[in-house]
Parts: sequence; structure tokens; C-alpha cells
Amino acid sequence: MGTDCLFCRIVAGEIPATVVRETDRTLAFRDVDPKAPVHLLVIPKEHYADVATLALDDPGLAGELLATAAMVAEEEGLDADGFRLMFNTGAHGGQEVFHVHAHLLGGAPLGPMVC
Ligand code: D5M
Repeated sequence: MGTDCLFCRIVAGEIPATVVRETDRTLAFRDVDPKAPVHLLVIPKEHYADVATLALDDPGLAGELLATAAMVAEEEGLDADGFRLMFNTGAHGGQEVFHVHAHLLGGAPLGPMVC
């Protein structure tokens, strides 16, 4: 995808991000507009538009993404009290950046999902 994609540019190091974990195929960094005391984004380095495309095209990488999210949740101390892991998908899902990303939210009670 490259230059048109914000998160591809973060992967390429062209845009700064506060990276908390990097693996061969995934990256986790702090959301620039946090909605919870801990708000991280976990992405595959390879460009997939959304979680449905990723899961169908490369389920192994989707699993790696979840594993990175679980490791980061533990490192951030979220595993004891729990956290929310979610993928906004498409226009109706509220997705604004079309490079698949898991939102990892926690650090306080988040309450019920509100739509
Ligand atoms: O969420 C897109 C998320 O991406 C939103 O929570 C803000 C975040 N964002 C946007 N630009 C940046 C940069 N440069 N660094 C970190 N986080 C960023 P969506 O699910 O697509 O609505």
C-alpha cells in the first residue's frame, strides 16, 4: 500500500509512533487520541484493509496479531482486571484508518459497549 496509508508509513518509520512492542510481522503502538487510560493499536506490518480481509487471507497472521495484543496486555498490566480488544470494520463499524488495527483498551472499567 505504502505512501497513502498512515499505518504503513508508521511501519516504515516515516511517521513517529510510541511503539511498545514489535515482532517480525506485527507492531503495537499508543493511540494518538486515547479513549482509555491504556489505549494501544496492534497492527500487522503488511497492509490489509480490515480484519475480515486479514482473517480470510492470512489467518496465521491474524493469530499473531492476537498473540501480540495478549502479550502487550500483560506487559501493560491489563491481564488481571481485563481489557477490551476490538476491530472497527468498514464505514458502519466506524473505521477511519483502512489498515487493520486492533484497539486494546483498559486501565479502568470501560462499561458496556455503546453504539
Ligand atoms: O481508529 C483509528 C485510530 O487511529 C484512532 O483511534 C486514532 C488513531 N490514530 C490516528 N493517527 C494516529 C497516529 N499517527 N498514531 C497513533 N494513532 C493514530 P479507527 O478504528 O479507524 O476509527
